[in-house]
Amino acid sequence: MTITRRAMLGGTLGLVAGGLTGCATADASGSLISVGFAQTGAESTWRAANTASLRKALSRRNGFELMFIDSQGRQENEIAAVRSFVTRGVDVIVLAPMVEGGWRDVLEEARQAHIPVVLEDRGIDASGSSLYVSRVGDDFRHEGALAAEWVVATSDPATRIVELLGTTGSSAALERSAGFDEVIAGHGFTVLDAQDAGFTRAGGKEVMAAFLQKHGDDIQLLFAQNDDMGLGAIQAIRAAGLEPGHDIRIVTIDGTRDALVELIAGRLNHVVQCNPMLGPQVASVVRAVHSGRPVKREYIATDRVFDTRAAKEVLATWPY
Ligand code: GZL
Repeated sequence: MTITRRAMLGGTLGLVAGGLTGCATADASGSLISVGFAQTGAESTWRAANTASLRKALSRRNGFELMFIDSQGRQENEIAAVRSFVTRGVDVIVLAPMVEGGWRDVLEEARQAHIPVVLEDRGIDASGSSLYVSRVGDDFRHEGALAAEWVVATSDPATRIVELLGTTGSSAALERSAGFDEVIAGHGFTVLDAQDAGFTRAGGKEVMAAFLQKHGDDIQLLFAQNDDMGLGAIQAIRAAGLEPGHDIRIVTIDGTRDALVELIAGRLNHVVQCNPMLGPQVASVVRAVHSGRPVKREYIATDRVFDTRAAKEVLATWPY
């Protein structure tokens, strides 16, 4: 397994928005910066940590008036939320786009209203790229590649794999698949099945149970595109009388505390981080955009990988 430069940088998101760091009070005019934040929902542990990070950074104490809408996992709700922020005339819109497509019309309305849009976490399709100022998030393709590098480095090429995929059409799922597939290609691995399990524990349990019903002992390794689906799959594997981490080895992505506990217990085998603590960087970008200062097109968090030893080292103080 290749320990990349990113992994050695550790798991802290560096504030890179041109030295825009630390807390501030209101803007130069003395008023709060009004921000409308449309979040995907509360589908996973990662999402809860991401929401908490943004709500803390975009606080009144830090000079923001935050309007937060949880879209309950439905894009139509998220589009309605953005539209409501335009109607209310907020200063800046922050959007965590559930899926890549379907944003052109509502983001065009924001542009017509001269309200800048900052993406956090996932991205939108290239056709929408003129409709937002910047994206703060993680490198999902790299995360998928890191998961596959572990598979290649530790598994017989004849290994048979199943995959629990994230939300269909989301940039996180699409890019993790692309990164994973690119690295495992040509080694002889067999992907028996792959299915959307919605980034949730319940979805992971349900789909893994169906995989076990269909493929039984043929399954040797699970790639779950987030921890929560992997944790749900562990329940299904145990219910089938098999040992997760041994009969079926498991690699997941997010790096939540619950996953690190399972890694230490040997029920997961490898965890790739996807940093949810994007709040400080988002706040810096929002402040810069509101002040008319230039911002980068993308701010990518540093991610790392965990084996059992690394998990034991960080668990006591791990932030999410
Ligand atoms: C990744 C994020 C994904 C997480 C899941 O940045 O979009 O969505 O991996 C979350 O846990 O639900």
